[in-house]
Amino acid sequence: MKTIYSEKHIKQNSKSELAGGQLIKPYECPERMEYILNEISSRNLGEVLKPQAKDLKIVKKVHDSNYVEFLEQAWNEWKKEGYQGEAIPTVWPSRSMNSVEIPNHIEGKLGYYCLANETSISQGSIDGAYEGVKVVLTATDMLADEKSLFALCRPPGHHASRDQYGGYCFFNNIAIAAERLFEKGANKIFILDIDFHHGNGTQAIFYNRSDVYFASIHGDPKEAFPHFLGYANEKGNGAGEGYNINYPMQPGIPYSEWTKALDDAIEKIKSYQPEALLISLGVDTYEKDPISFFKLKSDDFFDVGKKIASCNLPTLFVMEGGYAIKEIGINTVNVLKGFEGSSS
Ligand code: 7XA
Ligand code: ZN
Repeated sequence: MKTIYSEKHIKQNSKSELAGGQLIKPYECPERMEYILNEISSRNLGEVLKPQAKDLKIVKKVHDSNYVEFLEQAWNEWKKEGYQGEAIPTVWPSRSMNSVEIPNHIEGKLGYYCLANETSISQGSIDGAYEGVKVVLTATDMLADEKSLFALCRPPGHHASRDQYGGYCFFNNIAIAAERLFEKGANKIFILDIDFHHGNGTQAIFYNRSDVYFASIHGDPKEAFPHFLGYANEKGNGAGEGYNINYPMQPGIPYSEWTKALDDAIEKIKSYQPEALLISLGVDTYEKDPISFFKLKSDDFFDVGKKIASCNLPTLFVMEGGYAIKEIGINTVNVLKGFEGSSS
């Protein structure tokens, strides 16, 4: 399987994440990519290609233009105020204070456009996010000629909604892939999100549509980020009713339990008969992940890939989370090798 990868993801190199009341080194860090690339190379997964130049207008089809312009300007506006640290919001339009006005001041704009403040903005963050978009667009455009591809995107994307960032995500890479496939004439796309965290952004973007079926297997939002979306009763709205399915799972579940949800999702894929399958591939379901609570073992990831392959569809894997850095490459490549029918 070919991988598309841009070394320029490094432009997103924020130094701070607000976690547990402290500013720590972000879990979502550039080194993650090194471990994945090393494993791709040592196990001969296939060629690693740079992204091609792409027209990025499509970003404003998936995301609100004001949001995109906000992201492009946020760091400059923050610096102009003389602040010394990275840009982190401190105030939100919360339930008791929810005017629809968009503030002028960067402090207010951050709260308006941010859904979770572990994600600091620093110089280059948005340039890095655009690299993820170029990677996913290049991979999507190659899908006509390849059975499967791996878009090794960083930063991840599935928490980014039409006009909000957070959970380390700025642009929703997988939603952009789906939009690109529609531009090229597709009629039905299935997005399966197997990251530990609910893909709230992807769900929200397609919630009213029947041409994208979204399924997500994730930690129960009562117990896990993003907490405010991802419940089993969210089934789509309007034309989209019946085209959204969530599998919230309890802390501590092993693969034998988790995979029952995968089996059910695979049945949904087969009966929906999409033209392409897009996978939000997070490996933070791994037992040693530092911010998650499932108990998948490295060998289980082969079986995940094998089951996805049973759908027999053009398949694009898009990288999302995974923070057990030493094992992130092993677990990611195990999914991709399992997809190709290998168990080593
Ligand atoms: O898939 N999403 C992630 O892996 C990011 C989750 C961010 C959690 C932050 C909790 N404070
Ligand atoms: Zn995750």
